Amino acid sequence: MAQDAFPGIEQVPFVERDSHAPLGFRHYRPDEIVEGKAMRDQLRFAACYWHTMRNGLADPFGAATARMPWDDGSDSLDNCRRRADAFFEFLHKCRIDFYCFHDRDIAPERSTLAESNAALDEVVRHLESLQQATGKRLLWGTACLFAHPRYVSGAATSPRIEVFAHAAAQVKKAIEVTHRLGGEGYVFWGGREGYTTLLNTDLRREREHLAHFLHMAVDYKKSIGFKGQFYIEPKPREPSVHQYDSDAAACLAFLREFGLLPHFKLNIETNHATLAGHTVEHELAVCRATGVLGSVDANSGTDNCGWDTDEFPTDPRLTTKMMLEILAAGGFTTGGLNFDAKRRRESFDPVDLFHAHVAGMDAFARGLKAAAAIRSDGRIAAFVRARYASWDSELGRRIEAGDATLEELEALALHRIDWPVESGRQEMLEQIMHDRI
Ligand code: XUL
Ligand code: CO
Repeated sequence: MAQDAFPGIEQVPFVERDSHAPLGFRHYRPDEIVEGKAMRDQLRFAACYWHTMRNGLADPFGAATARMPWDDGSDSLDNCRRRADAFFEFLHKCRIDFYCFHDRDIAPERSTLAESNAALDEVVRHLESLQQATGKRLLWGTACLFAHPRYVSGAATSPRIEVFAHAAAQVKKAIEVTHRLGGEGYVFWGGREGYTTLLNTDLRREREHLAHFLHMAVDYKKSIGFKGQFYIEPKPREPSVHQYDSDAAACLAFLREFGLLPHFKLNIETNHATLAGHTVEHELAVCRATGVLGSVDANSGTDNCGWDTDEFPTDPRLTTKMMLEILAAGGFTTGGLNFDAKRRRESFDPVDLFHAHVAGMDAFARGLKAAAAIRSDGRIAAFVRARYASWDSELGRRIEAGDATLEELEALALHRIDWPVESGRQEMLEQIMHDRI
C-alpha cells in the first residue's frame, strides 16, 4: 500500500485526556474492555467513502474547497486506485477498522452498464488486495440510485420501467461486489424513492414497485449465498419532498405490509431522525422495541436548520444517549458506527479529516463508557422496572398475554376510588445520566 497521501501525519497516538497534542485519542482505547467487549468491537467504527474521499465540500453557493492532493480529478482507473490507497492509508492512520461505499464512489459511471461494471470490477480487485494487506473490513456496500439524471423521478419508484430495470441491475452488481469484498451488510437508502408532488405521482403503485424491487434483491442475495444483513436507512425528505422510508416506524410498517420484515434491519442516521422531527434515541428505541436495530450512520445536525448537514458527532451527551440504546439492544452484531459525516467547508485541509474522525471516535468512546457507567449504576433501569411493577401481577401477565377482557377490567375499575400514580422523576433521572458523562 502506498503511504504518501498524508505526509507528516503519523498513526494517531493515544494521549492523556489533558494533553495539548493537536491530534490524539483522549478516550478511545481499542482494546479496553467495556461491558465485556473491546471498545473496537462495541463501536465498530467505519469511515464512508463518499464524504471522506469524494466530497470536495462544495455547497449550493460555492465551489469545492477540500484539498485532496492525491486526487487528479479525473475518472481514470488509476485515479480510482490512488484514491483507494489514500483511503486505506487514512483508515490505518486513524485506527478505523471498517468502511462503507456506494458503487459510484469507488468507480466511475461509464456510458453503458457493462462498462461501468467492468470499471467497478477493476477497483474492487484493488480494494480486495488493500483489505488483505491491512485487515480492514467492509461494513456495508450500497448502490448510488440518486445521483444520475435517469433517477430524477426515482429508481425503484420511477414511473419508467426502463429506469426501474437499470436500478435493479445496479443493485444486483452492488450486492455482488459487496459479497465479494466480504461485506457484513448492504444498505438501501431511497433518496429519490418518494415524490415532489402528488399531482404526478401514483403513490400506491410506487410503494408496491419498491416492495417488489426489495423482494427481488432478497431472492438474489439468497441465490448467490450472500449472508450479509440488509438494511433500510430511513429519511423523511431531501432530496425528495417526501421519501417513503420516512422514519423507523414508517419503514417498519412498510416492511410488514409487504412481508419483508424478516429480511431487513434498519440503519439509523442521527440527522435523518432530527429531520423527521425525532431524536436519534427515539429512532433507536423504536428499532430496539422491534428487534430491528442493525447499524448506525453516526453524524449530527444543526438544530433548527432543517437540512441534512451531516456534521461530525462530537458531543458526548448525544453519543451517551445513543450508546444507552445500542447497549440496551445488546450491541452491534453485523452493524457499526459509520461516520456518514463531512467536515465543514472551512475545514478543508487533509488533516481535518483526522480531526473530524478522531473527535467523533472520542465522543463515542466517552458515550460508551458513560452509558456503561449508567447501566452499572443501575438506578435508572431500577426506576423504570419499579414504574411498571404493577404489570408484574397476575392480571398484568394476563393482559400482556392478550388473555384479558374489558369486562373483567371494568369489574376491577368499578371498585377503585384511589389512583396510585407516581412521579416520573424526569429531572432526577437526567441528573443521574449527566453525572456520568
Ligand atoms: C444520505 C445518506 C446516504 C446513505 C447511503 O442522506 O445518508 O449517504 O447513507 O446511501
Ligand atoms: Co447515511
